[in-house]
Amino acid sequence: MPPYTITYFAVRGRCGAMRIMMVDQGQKWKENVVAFDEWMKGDLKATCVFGQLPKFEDGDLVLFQSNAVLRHLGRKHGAYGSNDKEAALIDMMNDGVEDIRMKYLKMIYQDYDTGKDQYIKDLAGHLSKFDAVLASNKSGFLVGDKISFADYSLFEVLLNHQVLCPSCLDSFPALKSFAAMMAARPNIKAFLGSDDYKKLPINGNGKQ
Ligand code: 0HH
Repeated sequence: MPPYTITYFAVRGRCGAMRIMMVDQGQKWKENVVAFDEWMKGDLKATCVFGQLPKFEDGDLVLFQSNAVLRHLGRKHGAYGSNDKEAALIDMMNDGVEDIRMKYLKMIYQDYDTGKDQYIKDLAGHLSKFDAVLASNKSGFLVGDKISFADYSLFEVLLNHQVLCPSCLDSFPALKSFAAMMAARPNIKAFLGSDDYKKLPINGNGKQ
């Protein structure tokens, strides 16, 4: 029995980064896929702490909030820095990634047809901040000298943005080599090439 279970819709969505993280950390998990009409009945929603998915189970621990899941996995698998100072910086970087993810999701779900072009124009201003952090930390990771949950989170956001705008990393050499380095990690490379990954749309409304 795999130790972890994800209950979520048939999308990459809010589970993209945690799946990539688990695969890279050599972990197995079970997927409970929830059909949207089943969700609309409301029974499962009523059991979710914030009325939303994903739900993540680690034995008898039940978690909601995708970033709480990433932090939990970070603590369990040594991907939360080497000391408190690094952990604080990793939290900061992950919050920065979350800011971009929220802007992206707003554009995808609320403003795709009229807002996509402006979103792409503004994107460089956001990506440049991460490029600068990576350029100054010579390890290739966001913080310290080993991978953290914030790296998986950033990588997943970059994957989605490369679909939105394939050239978006061209002006950012540190980000570009970070994305290539992450994509070349053997477990991640195999996962990104798998049907399990490719069969899922990025978002729930067909926009990407
Ligand atoms: N802060 C939370 C987190 O990070 C946000 C969770 C959230 O927004 O975990 N959950 C949404 C689903 S993510 C939710 O539960 C967006 C994907 C939508 C795909 C749905 C359609 C798929 C059909 C195959 N939304 C449902 C709700 O709020 O009732």
